[in-house]
Amino acid sequence: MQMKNGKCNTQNGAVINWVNRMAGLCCAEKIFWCDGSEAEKELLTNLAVAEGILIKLNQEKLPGCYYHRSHPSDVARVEQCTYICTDTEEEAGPTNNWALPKQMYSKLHALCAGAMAGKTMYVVPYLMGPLDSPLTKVGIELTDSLYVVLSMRIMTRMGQVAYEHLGESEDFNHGLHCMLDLSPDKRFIAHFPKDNTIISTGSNYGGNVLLGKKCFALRIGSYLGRNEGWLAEHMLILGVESPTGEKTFVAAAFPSACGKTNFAMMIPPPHFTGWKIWTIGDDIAWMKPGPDGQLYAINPESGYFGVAPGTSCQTNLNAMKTISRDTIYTNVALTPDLDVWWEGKDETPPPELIDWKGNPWTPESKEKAAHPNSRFAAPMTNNPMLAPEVNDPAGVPISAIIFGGRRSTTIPLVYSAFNWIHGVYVGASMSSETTAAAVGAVGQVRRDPMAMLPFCGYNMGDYFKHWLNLRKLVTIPPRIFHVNWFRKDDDGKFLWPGFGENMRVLKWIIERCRGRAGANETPLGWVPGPQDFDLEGMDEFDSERLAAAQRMSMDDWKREVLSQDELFIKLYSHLPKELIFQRELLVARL
Ligand code: GTP
Ligand code: SPV
Ligand code: MN
Repeated sequence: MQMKNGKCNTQNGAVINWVNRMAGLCCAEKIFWCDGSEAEKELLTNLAVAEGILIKLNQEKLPGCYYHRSHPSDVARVEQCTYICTDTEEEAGPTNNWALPKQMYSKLHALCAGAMAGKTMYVVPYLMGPLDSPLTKVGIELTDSLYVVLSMRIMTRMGQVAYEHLGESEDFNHGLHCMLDLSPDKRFIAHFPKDNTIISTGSNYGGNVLLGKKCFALRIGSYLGRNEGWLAEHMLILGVESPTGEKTFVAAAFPSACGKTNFAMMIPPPHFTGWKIWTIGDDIAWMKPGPDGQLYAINPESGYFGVAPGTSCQTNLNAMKTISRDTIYTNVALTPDLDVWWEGKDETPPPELIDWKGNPWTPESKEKAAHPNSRFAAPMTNNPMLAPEVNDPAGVPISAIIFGGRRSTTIPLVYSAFNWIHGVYVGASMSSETTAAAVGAVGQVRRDPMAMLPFCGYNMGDYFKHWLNLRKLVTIPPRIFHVNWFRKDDDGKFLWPGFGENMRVLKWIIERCRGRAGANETPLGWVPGPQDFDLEGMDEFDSERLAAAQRMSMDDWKREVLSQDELFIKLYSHLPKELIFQRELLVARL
Protein backbone atom coordinates (compact mmCIF):
# COMPACT_ATOMS: atom_id res chain seq x y z
CA MET A 1 0.00 0.00 0.00
CA GLN A 2 1.36 3.41 -0.99
CA MET A 3 1.94 5.62 2.02
CA LYS A 4 2.73 9.31 2.05
CA ASN A 5 5.75 9.55 4.28
CA GLY A 6 7.71 12.21 6.01
CA LYS A 7 5.96 15.21 4.47
CA CYS A 8 5.85 17.63 7.36
CA ASN A 9 2.74 19.82 7.16
CA THR A 10 3.48 22.48 9.76
CA GLN A 11 6.04 25.26 10.05
CA ASN A 12 5.75 25.45 13.82
CA GLY A 13 9.32 24.99 15.05
CA ALA A 14 8.33 23.79 18.51
CA VAL A 15 6.15 21.07 17.00
CA ILE A 16 8.80 19.97 14.51
CA ASN A 17 11.52 19.81 17.16
CA TRP A 18 9.44 17.84 19.59
CA VAL A 19 8.18 15.38 16.94
CA ASN A 20 11.73 14.76 15.75
CA ARG A 21 12.96 14.27 19.30
CA MET A 22 10.22 11.74 20.09
CA ALA A 23 10.63 9.96 16.75
CA GLY A 24 14.33 9.68 17.60
CA LEU A 25 13.59 8.34 21.07
CA CYS A 26 11.15 5.75 19.73
CA CYS A 27 13.35 4.99 16.68
CA ALA A 28 10.32 5.36 14.43
CA GLU A 29 11.01 4.09 10.94
CA LYS A 30 8.62 6.60 9.38
CA ILE A 31 6.82 9.75 10.45
CA PHE A 32 3.32 10.21 9.06
CA TRP A 33 2.02 13.78 9.48
CA CYS A 34 -1.78 13.56 9.53
CA ASP A 35 -3.73 16.35 7.79
CA GLY A 36 -7.27 15.21 8.58
CA SER A 37 -8.32 14.97 4.91
CA GLU A 38 -10.85 12.51 3.47
CA ALA A 39 -8.15 10.97 1.27
CA GLU A 40 -6.06 10.32 4.37
CA LYS A 41 -9.02 8.72 6.13
CA GLU A 42 -9.50 6.33 3.23
CA LEU A 43 -5.81 5.51 3.02
CA LEU A 44 -5.44 4.81 6.73
CA THR A 45 -8.71 2.91 7.02
CA ASN A 46 -7.67 0.60 4.20
CA LEU A 47 -4.28 0.15 5.82
CA ALA A 48 -5.92 -0.70 9.17
CA VAL A 49 -8.08 -3.31 7.44
CA ALA A 50 -5.07 -4.74 5.62
CA GLU A 51 -3.18 -4.98 8.91
CA GLY A 52 -6.11 -6.68 10.67
CA ILE A 53 -6.60 -3.78 13.11
CA LEU A 54 -10.09 -3.08 11.76
CA ILE A 55 -12.71 -5.38 10.28
CA LYS A 56 -14.96 -3.86 7.64
CA LEU A 57 -18.56 -4.32 8.76
CA ASN A 58 -21.58 -5.03 6.54
CA GLN A 59 -21.58 -1.86 4.44
CA GLU A 60 -25.21 -2.26 3.41
CA LYS A 61 -26.38 -2.26 7.01
CA LEU A 62 -23.64 -0.10 8.48
CA PRO A 63 -22.09 2.16 5.81
CA GLY A 64 -18.65 3.45 6.75
CA CYS A 65 -18.54 1.32 9.91
CA TYR A 66 -15.60 -0.74 11.17
CA TYR A 67 -14.91 -3.09 14.03
CA HIS A 68 -11.99 -3.33 16.40
CA ARG A 69 -11.15 -5.89 19.07
CA SER A 70 -8.80 -4.77 21.81
CA HIS A 71 -6.52 -7.14 23.72
CA PRO A 72 -8.70 -9.04 26.24
CA SER A 73 -6.61 -7.68 29.11
CA ASP A 74 -6.98 -4.12 27.80
CA VAL A 75 -10.68 -3.27 27.80
CA ALA A 76 -11.15 -0.29 30.14
CA ARG A 77 -9.44 2.60 31.88
CA VAL A 78 -6.85 1.57 34.45
CA GLU A 79 -6.99 3.93 37.41
CA GLN A 80 -4.22 2.14 39.28
CA CYS A 81 -1.80 2.83 36.40
CA THR A 82 -2.80 6.49 36.01
CA TYR A 83 -0.38 9.06 37.46
CA ILE A 84 -0.27 12.78 38.09
CA CYS A 85 3.38 13.81 38.11
CA THR A 86 3.99 16.99 40.07
CA ASP A 87 6.90 18.32 42.11
CA THR A 88 5.19 17.43 45.37
CA GLU A 89 2.78 14.66 46.28
CA GLU A 90 0.52 17.24 47.89
CA GLU A 91 -0.14 18.95 44.54
CA ALA A 92 -1.54 15.72 43.10
CA GLY A 93 -3.44 15.06 46.31
CA PRO A 94 -4.45 11.83 48.04
CA THR A 95 -6.99 10.75 45.40
CA ASN A 96 -4.36 10.48 42.63
CA ASN A 97 -1.40 8.19 42.11
CA TRP A 98 1.67 10.36 42.22
CA ALA A 99 5.22 10.22 40.91
CA LEU A 100 8.07 12.73 40.60
CA PRO A 101 8.17 14.02 37.00
CA LYS A 102 11.86 13.25 36.66
CA GLN A 103 11.44 9.67 37.78
CA MET A 104 8.38 9.02 35.62
CA TYR A 105 10.01 10.58 32.56
CA SER A 106 13.07 8.39 32.91
CA LYS A 107 10.99 5.25 33.44
CA LEU A 108 8.70 5.93 30.47
CA HIS A 109 11.42 7.19 28.15
CA ALA A 110 13.20 3.91 28.82
CA LEU A 111 10.03 1.99 27.93
CA CYS A 112 9.49 4.06 24.77
CA ALA A 113 13.11 3.92 23.61
CA GLY A 114 13.11 1.98 20.35
CA ALA A 115 9.41 1.17 20.73
CA MET A 116 8.62 2.24 17.16
CA ALA A 117 11.55 0.58 15.44
CA GLY A 118 10.26 -0.70 12.09
CA LYS A 119 6.97 1.11 12.73
CA THR A 120 5.33 4.37 11.73
CA MET A 121 4.84 7.24 14.14
CA TYR A 122 1.62 9.07 13.36
CA VAL A 123 1.51 12.77 14.21
CA VAL A 124 -2.09 13.62 15.08
CA PRO A 125 -2.79 17.36 15.51
CA TYR A 126 -6.19 18.13 16.99
CA LEU A 127 -8.39 20.83 18.48
CA MET A 128 -10.34 20.43 21.68
CA GLY A 129 -13.24 22.86 21.19
CA PRO A 130 -14.95 24.64 18.30
CA LEU A 131 -12.98 26.62 15.71
CA ASP A 132 -12.17 30.13 16.91
CA SER A 133 -13.38 29.68 20.48
CA PRO A 134 -11.24 31.40 23.13
CA LEU A 135 -11.65 28.19 25.19
CA THR A 136 -10.31 25.91 22.45
CA LYS A 137 -6.93 24.24 22.93
CA VAL A 138 -4.50 22.40 20.68
CA GLY A 139 -3.11 18.95 21.29
CA ILE A 140 -0.76 16.77 19.27
CA GLU A 141 -0.71 13.03 19.82
CA LEU A 142 2.14 10.90 18.58
CA THR A 143 1.05 7.30 18.32
CA ASP A 144 1.96 3.97 16.77
CA SER A 145 -1.71 2.90 16.71
CA LEU A 146 -3.84 3.33 13.59
CA TYR A 147 -6.89 2.64 15.78
CA VAL A 148 -5.99 5.73 17.79
CA VAL A 149 -5.48 7.87 14.68
CA LEU A 150 -8.84 6.88 13.19
CA SER A 151 -10.65 7.27 16.52
CA MET A 152 -9.07 10.67 17.23
CA ARG A 153 -10.33 11.73 13.80
CA ILE A 154 -13.87 11.06 15.00
CA MET A 155 -13.52 12.31 18.56
CA THR A 156 -11.72 15.60 17.87
CA ARG A 157 -11.41 18.25 15.19
CA MET A 158 -8.30 16.62 13.78
CA GLY A 159 -5.88 17.77 11.12
CA GLN A 160 -4.63 20.98 9.55
CA VAL A 161 -7.15 23.11 11.51
CA ALA A 162 -5.10 22.47 14.64
CA TYR A 163 -1.88 23.85 13.11
CA GLU A 164 -3.84 26.84 11.80
CA HIS A 165 -5.17 27.53 15.29
CA LEU A 166 -1.72 27.05 16.83
CA GLY A 167 0.21 29.33 14.46
CA GLU A 168 3.66 30.04 15.90
CA SER A 169 2.60 29.34 19.47
CA GLU A 170 4.27 26.71 21.63
CA ASP A 171 1.13 26.25 23.68
CA PHE A 172 -0.03 22.75 22.79
CA ASN A 173 -0.48 19.48 24.64
CA HIS A 174 2.35 17.02 24.01
CA GLY A 175 0.95 13.48 23.88
CA LEU A 176 3.05 10.40 23.28
CA HIS A 177 1.44 6.99 22.97
CA CYS A 178 3.37 3.73 22.54
CA MET A 179 1.40 0.49 22.49
CA LEU A 180 4.47 -1.62 23.30
CA ASP A 181 3.41 -5.29 23.63
CA LEU A 182 0.17 -4.35 25.49
CA SER A 183 1.32 -6.20 28.57
CA PRO A 184 -0.35 -4.79 31.70
CA ASP A 185 2.93 -4.38 33.59
CA LYS A 186 4.07 -1.81 31.01
CA ARG A 187 0.77 0.10 31.19
CA PHE A 188 1.16 3.69 32.40
CA ILE A 189 -0.94 6.77 31.79
CA ALA A 190 1.21 9.58 33.08
CA HIS A 191 0.36 13.29 33.18
CA PHE A 192 2.85 16.11 33.59
CA PRO A 193 0.59 19.14 34.12
CA LYS A 194 3.39 21.71 34.34
CA ASP A 195 4.76 20.61 30.95
CA ASN A 196 1.34 20.12 29.34
CA THR A 197 2.53 16.60 28.54
CA ILE A 198 1.01 13.11 28.58
CA ILE A 199 2.77 9.78 28.05
CA SER A 200 0.68 6.63 27.66
CA THR A 201 2.22 3.17 27.28
CA GLY A 202 1.13 -0.46 27.10
CA SER A 203 -2.52 0.05 26.17
CA ASN A 204 -4.64 0.59 23.07
CA TYR A 205 -7.97 1.16 24.79
CA GLY A 206 -10.17 4.30 24.66
CA GLY A 207 -9.69 6.49 27.69
CA ASN A 208 -6.10 5.30 28.14
CA VAL A 209 -4.97 6.26 24.66
CA LEU A 210 -7.33 8.76 23.01
CA LEU A 211 -5.28 11.40 24.74
CA GLY A 212 -7.52 14.35 23.87
CA LYS A 213 -10.31 12.93 25.99
CA LYS A 214 -9.77 12.05 29.67
CA CYS A 215 -6.03 12.83 29.74
CA PHE A 216 -6.00 16.28 28.13
CA ALA A 217 -9.60 17.53 28.32
CA LEU A 218 -10.05 16.48 31.96
CA ARG A 219 -6.82 15.80 33.89
CA ILE A 220 -4.57 18.40 32.24
CA GLY A 221 -7.65 20.53 31.48
CA SER A 222 -8.72 20.71 35.12
CA TYR A 223 -5.19 21.83 36.07
CA LEU A 224 -5.16 24.52 33.36
CA GLY A 225 -8.69 25.54 34.34
CA ARG A 226 -7.68 26.18 37.92
CA ASN A 227 -4.79 28.39 36.80
CA GLU A 228 -6.78 30.18 34.11
CA GLY A 229 -10.15 30.56 35.85
CA TRP A 230 -12.38 27.93 34.23
CA LEU A 231 -13.69 24.41 34.85
CA ALA A 232 -12.99 21.15 32.98
CA GLU A 233 -15.76 18.74 33.94
CA HIS A 234 -16.97 15.18 33.29
CA MET A 235 -20.32 16.53 32.16
CA LEU A 236 -22.80 16.25 29.32
CA ILE A 237 -24.33 19.45 27.97
CA LEU A 238 -27.86 19.59 26.55
CA GLY A 239 -30.41 22.15 25.48
CA VAL A 240 -34.08 21.76 26.41
CA GLU A 241 -36.51 23.42 24.02
CA SER A 242 -40.03 23.99 25.35
CA PRO A 243 -43.15 23.99 23.16
CA THR A 244 -42.95 27.81 23.07
CA GLY A 245 -39.39 27.65 21.71
CA GLU A 246 -37.68 28.70 24.94
CA LYS A 247 -34.20 27.09 25.26
CA THR A 248 -32.52 26.21 28.55
CA PHE A 249 -29.04 24.72 28.74
CA VAL A 250 -28.10 22.16 31.36
CA ALA A 251 -24.83 20.40 32.29
CA ALA A 252 -24.79 17.11 34.17
CA ALA A 253 -22.01 15.12 35.84
CA PHE A 254 -22.65 11.38 36.23
CA PRO A 255 -19.74 8.97 36.76
CA SER A 256 -18.53 6.68 33.97
CA ALA A 257 -21.28 4.45 32.54
CA CYS A 258 -23.95 6.20 34.63
CA GLY A 259 -26.10 7.74 31.93
CA LYS A 260 -24.54 10.89 30.42
CA THR A 261 -24.78 9.81 26.77
CA ASN A 262 -28.34 8.62 27.28
CA PHE A 263 -29.44 11.81 29.05
CA ALA A 264 -27.74 14.03 26.47
CA MET A 265 -29.58 12.31 23.60
CA MET A 266 -32.89 11.71 25.36
CA ILE A 267 -36.19 11.68 23.46
CA PRO A 268 -39.05 13.00 25.63
CA PRO A 269 -42.04 10.65 26.13
CA PRO A 270 -45.06 11.03 23.82
CA HIS A 271 -47.01 13.12 26.30
CA PHE A 272 -44.35 15.89 26.04
CA THR A 273 -45.49 17.21 22.66
CA GLY A 274 -43.36 20.09 21.45
CA TRP A 275 -40.49 19.46 23.89
CA LYS A 276 -37.10 18.78 22.32
CA ILE A 277 -33.71 17.80 23.71
CA TRP A 278 -30.69 19.03 21.75
CA THR A 279 -27.25 17.53 22.37
CA ILE A 280 -24.19 19.73 22.81
CA GLY A 281 -21.93 17.08 24.36
CA ASP A 282 -22.14 13.69 26.07
CA ASP A 283 -19.01 13.44 28.23
CA ILE A 284 -16.93 16.57 28.77
CA ALA A 285 -17.71 20.24 29.39
CA TRP A 286 -15.30 23.17 29.57
CA MET A 287 -17.04 26.00 31.38
CA LYS A 288 -16.01 29.60 31.94
CA PRO A 289 -17.70 32.60 33.54
CA GLY A 290 -18.83 35.02 30.84
CA PRO A 291 -18.77 38.83 31.00
CA ASP A 292 -22.49 38.80 31.87
CA GLY A 293 -21.89 36.67 34.99
CA GLN A 294 -23.36 33.47 33.55
CA LEU A 295 -21.39 30.23 33.24
CA TYR A 296 -20.75 29.35 29.57
CA ALA A 297 -19.98 25.81 28.38
CA ILE A 298 -18.43 24.25 25.30
CA ASN A 299 -18.07 20.60 24.36
CA PRO A 300 -14.37 20.17 23.50
CA GLU A 301 -15.05 16.91 21.62
CA SER A 302 -16.58 16.23 18.21
CA GLY A 303 -17.68 12.63 18.66
CA TYR A 304 -19.21 10.21 21.13
CA PHE A 305 -17.23 7.33 22.65
CA GLY A 306 -20.28 5.67 24.14
CA VAL A 307 -21.18 2.49 26.02
CA ALA A 308 -22.79 -0.04 23.61
CA PRO A 309 -24.59 -2.44 26.02
CA GLY A 310 -28.06 -1.21 26.88
CA THR A 311 -28.23 1.03 23.79
CA SER A 312 -31.37 0.24 21.79
CA CYS A 313 -34.11 1.87 19.74
CA GLN A 314 -36.22 1.87 22.92
CA THR A 315 -33.62 3.40 25.26
CA ASN A 316 -31.69 5.71 22.91
CA LEU A 317 -33.00 5.99 19.36
CA ASN A 318 -30.87 9.04 18.59
CA ALA A 319 -27.73 7.09 19.51
CA MET A 320 -28.86 4.16 17.33
CA LYS A 321 -29.25 6.56 14.39
CA THR A 322 -25.92 8.20 15.18
CA ILE A 323 -24.02 4.90 15.15
CA SER A 324 -25.63 3.59 11.98
CA ARG A 325 -22.76 4.94 9.83
CA ASP A 326 -19.12 6.12 10.00
CA THR A 327 -18.67 4.46 13.40
CA ILE A 328 -15.85 2.40 14.90
CA TYR A 329 -17.17 -0.30 17.23
CA THR A 330 -14.88 -1.83 19.84
CA ASN A 331 -15.39 -5.17 21.64
CA VAL A 332 -19.05 -5.67 20.70
CA ALA A 333 -20.23 -9.01 19.22
CA LEU A 334 -20.49 -9.77 15.49
CA THR A 335 -23.26 -11.53 13.57
CA PRO A 336 -22.39 -13.95 10.73
CA ASP A 337 -23.24 -11.23 8.18
CA LEU A 338 -20.94 -8.72 9.91
CA ASP A 339 -23.56 -6.71 11.73
CA VAL A 340 -22.98 -5.75 15.39
CA TRP A 341 -24.77 -6.93 18.52
CA TRP A 342 -24.59 -6.35 22.27
CA GLU A 343 -26.62 -7.19 25.35
CA GLY A 344 -29.71 -4.99 25.44
CA LYS A 345 -29.67 -4.16 21.70
CA ASP A 346 -32.84 -6.17 21.17
CA GLU A 347 -34.82 -8.62 23.30
CA THR A 348 -33.81 -11.87 21.64
CA PRO A 349 -30.15 -12.42 20.82
CA PRO A 350 -29.32 -13.80 17.36
CA PRO A 351 -28.89 -17.61 17.31
CA GLU A 352 -25.17 -17.35 16.67
CA LEU A 353 -22.54 -14.70 17.12
CA ILE A 354 -18.80 -14.19 17.35
CA ASP A 355 -18.19 -12.76 20.81
CA TRP A 356 -15.92 -9.83 21.67
CA LYS A 357 -12.97 -12.18 22.13
CA GLY A 358 -13.47 -13.71 18.68
CA ASN A 359 -15.04 -16.98 19.86
CA PRO A 360 -18.32 -18.57 18.66
CA TRP A 361 -21.24 -17.62 20.91
CA THR A 362 -24.85 -18.84 21.23
CA PRO A 363 -27.64 -17.68 23.55
CA GLU A 364 -26.78 -20.69 25.76
CA SER A 365 -23.26 -19.37 26.35
CA LYS A 366 -22.61 -18.30 29.92
CA GLU A 367 -20.41 -15.32 29.12
CA LYS A 368 -21.58 -12.06 27.64
CA ALA A 369 -21.32 -11.70 23.86
CA ALA A 370 -20.21 -8.07 24.04
CA HIS A 371 -17.82 -6.80 26.69
CA PRO A 372 -19.79 -4.77 29.30
CA ASN A 373 -17.54 -1.81 28.45
CA SER A 374 -17.75 -2.30 24.68
CA ARG A 375 -18.05 1.05 22.95
CA PHE A 376 -18.81 2.95 19.77
CA ALA A 377 -16.96 5.99 18.45
CA ALA A 378 -19.27 8.03 16.25
CA PRO A 379 -19.09 11.57 14.83
CA MET A 380 -21.47 13.97 16.58
CA THR A 381 -22.58 15.29 13.19
CA ASN A 382 -24.52 12.01 12.77
CA ASN A 383 -26.76 12.92 15.72
CA PRO A 384 -30.21 13.97 14.45
CA MET A 385 -30.60 16.17 17.54
CA LEU A 386 -27.17 17.82 17.45
CA ALA A 387 -27.65 21.31 18.88
CA PRO A 388 -27.03 24.10 16.36
CA GLU A 389 -25.06 25.90 19.11
CA VAL A 390 -22.45 23.11 19.25
CA ASN A 391 -19.92 25.09 17.19
CA ASP A 392 -20.65 28.44 18.84
CA PRO A 393 -17.26 29.82 19.96
CA ALA A 394 -18.92 31.52 22.95
CA GLY A 395 -20.50 28.30 24.24
CA VAL A 396 -23.96 28.13 25.81
CA PRO A 397 -25.12 29.68 29.12
CA ILE A 398 -25.74 27.00 31.74
CA SER A 399 -28.89 27.37 33.87
CA ALA A 400 -28.64 24.12 35.83
CA ILE A 401 -25.88 21.76 36.91
CA ILE A 402 -27.03 18.24 37.75
CA PHE A 403 -24.96 15.79 39.77
CA GLY A 404 -25.97 12.15 39.83
CA GLY A 405 -24.72 8.73 40.84
CA ARG A 406 -25.67 5.10 40.45
CA ARG A 407 -27.05 4.18 43.85
CA SER A 408 -29.46 1.30 44.41
CA THR A 409 -30.42 2.62 47.87
CA THR A 410 -30.62 5.78 49.99
CA ILE A 411 -30.41 8.55 47.37
CA PRO A 412 -33.72 10.00 46.15
CA LEU A 413 -34.68 10.49 42.51
CA VAL A 414 -34.17 14.25 42.59
CA TYR A 415 -33.49 17.15 44.93
CA SER A 416 -32.22 20.67 44.55
CA ALA A 417 -29.41 22.29 46.55
CA PHE A 418 -30.24 25.39 48.59
CA ASN A 419 -27.52 27.54 46.99
CA TRP A 420 -24.11 27.38 45.24
CA ILE A 421 -22.05 26.46 48.34
CA HIS A 422 -24.52 23.76 49.30
CA GLY A 423 -24.50 22.58 45.68
CA VAL A 424 -20.70 22.29 45.70
CA TYR A 425 -21.04 20.20 48.87
CA VAL A 426 -23.66 18.00 47.15
CA GLY A 427 -21.25 17.46 44.25
CA ALA A 428 -18.26 16.95 46.52
CA SER A 429 -20.01 14.29 48.60
CA MET A 430 -21.44 12.43 45.59
CA SER A 431 -21.08 8.67 45.37
CA SER A 432 -21.71 5.92 42.88
CA GLU A 433 -21.43 2.17 42.37
CA THR A 434 -18.39 1.30 40.28
CA THR A 435 -18.96 0.17 36.66
CA ALA A 436 -17.12 -1.71 33.90
CA ALA A 437 -15.72 1.58 32.53
CA ALA A 438 -12.67 1.10 34.75
CA VAL A 439 -10.78 -2.10 35.55
CA GLY A 440 -11.72 -3.44 39.00
CA ALA A 441 -14.71 -4.64 41.00
CA VAL A 442 -18.14 -3.55 39.74
CA GLY A 443 -21.03 -2.41 41.96
CA GLN A 444 -19.06 -1.03 44.92
CA VAL A 445 -20.19 2.28 46.37
CA ARG A 446 -17.42 4.84 46.39
CA ARG A 447 -17.20 8.63 46.68
CA ASP A 448 -16.81 10.13 43.23
CA PRO A 449 -16.86 13.90 43.73
CA MET A 450 -18.43 15.68 40.74
CA ALA A 451 -17.85 12.38 38.83
CA MET A 452 -14.21 13.54 38.67
CA LEU A 453 -12.46 11.11 41.03
CA PRO A 454 -10.46 9.45 38.21
CA PHE A 455 -10.06 12.68 36.23
CA CYS A 456 -9.02 15.54 38.52
CA GLY A 457 -5.46 16.55 37.65
CA TYR A 458 -4.61 18.14 41.01
CA ASN A 459 -5.49 18.05 44.69
CA MET A 460 -9.22 17.36 45.01
CA GLY A 461 -9.45 19.69 48.03
CA ASP A 462 -8.08 22.55 45.92
CA TYR A 463 -10.52 21.58 43.19
CA PHE A 464 -13.43 22.12 45.61
CA LYS A 465 -11.91 25.49 46.54
CA HIS A 466 -11.76 26.41 42.85
CA TRP A 467 -15.47 25.59 42.48
CA LEU A 468 -16.30 27.78 45.50
CA ASN A 469 -14.07 30.64 44.29
CA LEU A 470 -15.68 30.73 40.86
CA ARG A 471 -18.90 31.94 42.47
CA LYS A 472 -17.30 35.41 42.68
CA LEU A 473 -17.20 35.60 38.88
CA VAL A 474 -20.43 33.70 38.28
CA THR A 475 -22.86 36.32 39.55
CA ILE A 476 -25.80 34.51 37.90
CA PRO A 477 -24.99 30.98 39.08
CA PRO A 478 -26.66 27.88 37.69
CA ARG A 479 -28.92 26.11 40.17
CA ILE A 480 -27.50 22.79 41.36
CA PHE A 481 -29.47 19.52 41.51
CA HIS A 482 -28.85 15.88 42.40
CA VAL A 483 -30.49 12.89 40.68
CA ASN A 484 -30.40 9.10 40.98
CA TRP A 485 -31.95 7.06 38.14
CA PHE A 486 -30.75 3.78 39.66
CA ARG A 487 -32.60 3.33 42.97
CA LYS A 488 -34.06 -0.16 43.33
CA ASP A 489 -37.11 -1.59 45.09
CA ASP A 490 -37.08 -4.57 47.46
CA ASP A 491 -37.26 -6.94 44.48
CA GLY A 492 -34.11 -5.45 42.99
CA LYS A 493 -35.99 -3.69 40.16
CA PHE A 494 -35.29 -0.09 39.20
CA LEU A 495 -37.88 2.13 40.92
CA TRP A 496 -37.70 4.72 38.17
CA PRO A 497 -38.14 3.78 34.47
CA GLY A 498 -35.34 6.17 33.43
CA PHE A 499 -34.19 7.02 29.88
CA GLY A 500 -36.84 9.16 28.09
CA GLU A 501 -38.88 9.38 31.28
CA ASN A 502 -36.00 11.36 32.80
CA MET A 503 -37.58 14.24 30.87
CA ARG A 504 -40.09 14.53 33.72
CA VAL A 505 -37.30 15.21 36.20
CA LEU A 506 -35.58 17.54 33.76
CA LYS A 507 -38.78 19.49 33.24
CA TRP A 508 -39.08 20.12 37.00
CA ILE A 509 -35.43 21.17 37.05
CA ILE A 510 -35.70 23.75 34.30
CA GLU A 511 -39.03 25.05 35.61
CA ARG A 512 -37.29 25.51 39.01
CA CYS A 513 -34.51 27.45 37.28
CA ARG A 514 -37.11 29.70 35.72
CA GLY A 515 -38.94 30.16 39.01
CA ARG A 516 -42.07 28.42 37.77
CA ALA A 517 -42.21 25.09 39.63
CA GLY A 518 -43.09 24.50 43.27
CA ALA A 519 -41.02 22.49 45.76
CA ASN A 520 -40.96 21.33 49.36
CA GLU A 521 -38.08 21.87 51.74
CA THR A 522 -36.41 18.76 53.19
CA PRO A 523 -33.14 18.21 55.10
CA LEU A 524 -31.40 17.37 51.80
CA GLY A 525 -32.74 20.24 49.75
CA TRP A 526 -35.82 21.19 47.73
CA VAL A 527 -37.89 18.35 46.28
CA PRO A 528 -40.92 18.32 43.98
CA GLY A 529 -44.26 17.56 45.62
CA PRO A 530 -46.65 15.29 43.66
CA GLN A 531 -48.38 18.39 42.28
CA ASP A 532 -45.07 19.77 40.97
CA PHE A 533 -44.08 16.63 39.07
CA ASP A 534 -45.52 15.73 35.67
CA LEU A 535 -46.72 12.10 35.89
CA GLU A 536 -49.24 12.32 33.06
CA GLY A 537 -49.17 9.41 30.62
CA MET A 538 -47.22 7.09 32.93
CA ASP A 539 -49.01 3.76 33.17
CA GLU A 540 -47.53 2.14 36.22
CA PHE A 541 -45.71 4.95 37.91
CA ASP A 542 -48.07 6.84 40.24
CA SER A 543 -47.59 9.25 43.11
CA GLU A 544 -47.04 6.29 45.45
CA ARG A 545 -44.11 5.04 43.35
CA LEU A 546 -42.84 8.62 43.17
CA ALA A 547 -42.90 8.76 46.97
CA ALA A 548 -40.91 5.51 47.09
CA ALA A 549 -38.35 6.87 44.61
CA GLN A 550 -38.10 10.08 46.64
CA ARG A 551 -38.06 8.48 50.11
CA MET A 552 -35.44 9.78 52.57
CA SER A 553 -34.71 7.40 55.40
CA MET A 554 -33.07 9.11 58.36
CA ASP A 555 -31.21 5.91 59.28
CA ASP A 556 -29.85 5.52 55.76
CA TRP A 557 -28.84 9.16 55.66
CA LYS A 558 -27.01 9.03 58.98
CA ARG A 559 -24.98 6.15 57.54
CA GLU A 560 -24.50 8.09 54.31
CA VAL A 561 -23.13 11.16 56.07
CA LEU A 562 -20.76 8.99 58.08
CA SER A 563 -19.47 7.31 54.96
CA GLN A 564 -18.71 10.73 53.42
CA ASP A 565 -16.18 11.16 56.20
CA GLU A 566 -13.67 8.82 54.68
CA LEU A 567 -13.01 11.08 51.69
CA PHE A 568 -13.26 14.30 53.65
CA ILE A 569 -10.74 13.08 56.23
CA LYS A 570 -8.42 11.97 53.45
CA LEU A 571 -8.59 15.47 51.94
CA TYR A 572 -8.69 17.27 55.26
CA SER A 573 -5.57 19.44 54.93
CA HIS A 574 -6.91 20.96 51.70
CA LEU A 575 -10.66 20.70 52.34
CA PRO A 576 -12.41 24.08 52.27
CA LYS A 577 -14.05 24.93 55.60
CA GLU A 578 -17.28 25.69 53.76
CA LEU A 579 -17.74 22.00 53.01
CA ILE A 580 -17.19 21.02 56.62
CA PHE A 581 -19.81 23.57 57.68
CA GLN A 582 -22.24 22.33 55.02
CA ARG A 583 -21.84 18.84 56.40
CA GLU A 584 -22.52 20.08 59.92
CA LEU A 585 -25.65 21.87 58.70
CA LEU A 586 -26.88 18.71 57.01
CA VAL A 587 -26.31 16.71 60.18
CA ALA A 588 -28.24 19.35 62.13
CA ARG A 589 -31.13 19.22 59.67
CA LEU A 590 -31.22 15.42 59.80
P1 GTP B 1 -19.20 7.17 30.05
O1 GTP B 1 -19.11 7.22 28.56
O2 GTP B 1 -18.50 5.97 30.64
O3 GTP B 1 -18.74 8.42 30.72
O4 GTP B 1 -20.73 6.84 30.44
P2 GTP B 1 -22.11 7.64 30.39
O5 GTP B 1 -22.27 8.40 31.66
O6 GTP B 1 -22.24 8.41 29.12
O7 GTP B 1 -23.17 6.44 30.45
P3 GTP B 1 -24.23 5.93 29.35
O8 GTP B 1 -25.25 6.97 29.01
O9 GTP B 1 -23.49 5.33 28.23
O10 GTP B 1 -24.98 4.79 30.17
C1 GTP B 1 -24.31 3.71 30.75
C2 GTP B 1 -25.27 2.56 31.00
O11 GTP B 1 -26.34 2.99 31.86
C3 GTP B 1 -25.91 2.04 29.73
O12 GTP B 1 -25.93 0.64 29.76
C4 GTP B 1 -27.30 2.60 29.77
O13 GTP B 1 -28.23 1.77 29.11
C5 GTP B 1 -27.59 2.72 31.28
N1 GTP B 1 -28.51 3.86 31.57
C6 GTP B 1 -28.42 5.12 31.09
N2 GTP B 1 -29.45 5.89 31.52
C7 GTP B 1 -30.20 5.12 32.31
C8 GTP B 1 -31.43 5.33 33.06
O14 GTP B 1 -32.00 6.42 33.08
N3 GTP B 1 -31.89 4.26 33.77
C9 GTP B 1 -31.26 3.06 33.78
N4 GTP B 1 -31.79 2.08 34.50
N5 GTP B 1 -30.13 2.81 33.07
C10 GTP B 1 -29.61 3.81 32.35
C1 SPV C 1 -15.41 6.98 30.89
O1 SPV C 1 -14.90 5.93 31.37
O2 SPV C 1 -15.88 7.88 31.63
C2 SPV C 1 -15.53 7.15 29.43
C3 SPV C 1 -14.87 6.16 28.57
O3 SPV C 1 -16.12 8.10 28.98
S1 SPV C 1 -13.15 6.42 28.43
O4 SPV C 1 -12.92 7.30 27.30
O5 SPV C 1 -12.54 5.11 28.21
O6 SPV C 1 -12.65 7.04 29.64
MN1 MN D 1 -16.84 9.50 30.56
